[in-house]
Amino acid sequence: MRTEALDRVGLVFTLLDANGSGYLSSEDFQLMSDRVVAAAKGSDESAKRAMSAAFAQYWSTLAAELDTDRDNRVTFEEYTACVLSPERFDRTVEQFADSLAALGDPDGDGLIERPVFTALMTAIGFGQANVDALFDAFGPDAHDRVTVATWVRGIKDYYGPDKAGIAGDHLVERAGA
Ligand SMILES: [Ca+2]
Ligand SMILES: [Ca+2]
Repeated sequence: MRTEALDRVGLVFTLLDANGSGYLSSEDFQLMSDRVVAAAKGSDESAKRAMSAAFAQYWSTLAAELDTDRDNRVTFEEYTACVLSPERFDRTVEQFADSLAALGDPDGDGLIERPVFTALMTAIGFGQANVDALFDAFGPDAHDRVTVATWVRGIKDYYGPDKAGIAGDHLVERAGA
């Protein structure tokens, strides 16, 4: 595995551990869901419900696929399995890419507006400058939107053990770099 890949999963694990317990649990996803819904000021109630449901789905997928010892916690070792054994976890990465991307498209039109993307990603804990750089790397259209398919592909690449120099690496760069 390339160091870029390890840096990427290490960062995302740290951010997903919203309560800082050192492992992932349903509480982390509840905390993130509350943060994201609070940040999504432009979204109506049904969109917010869709986001909450998508976060719950994201955790369910992670727990079902990666909680190897079934203790309702996903440790860093359990989490990195999806990157270390990509052939075993193709389907898993695809499922959580779909769940995460669904968060950015609460109205289901297949497009993600920058403000929604920024609110979501900064609520998860990524830096504002990193999120902007990532969105730019996705090549937004004239209305400053990217397709859900673009983001899904970006998420899959993010978990690719041999990928380097990809859009997702913008998330790992230090601010200003
Ligand atoms: Ca936690
Ligand atoms: Ca576990």
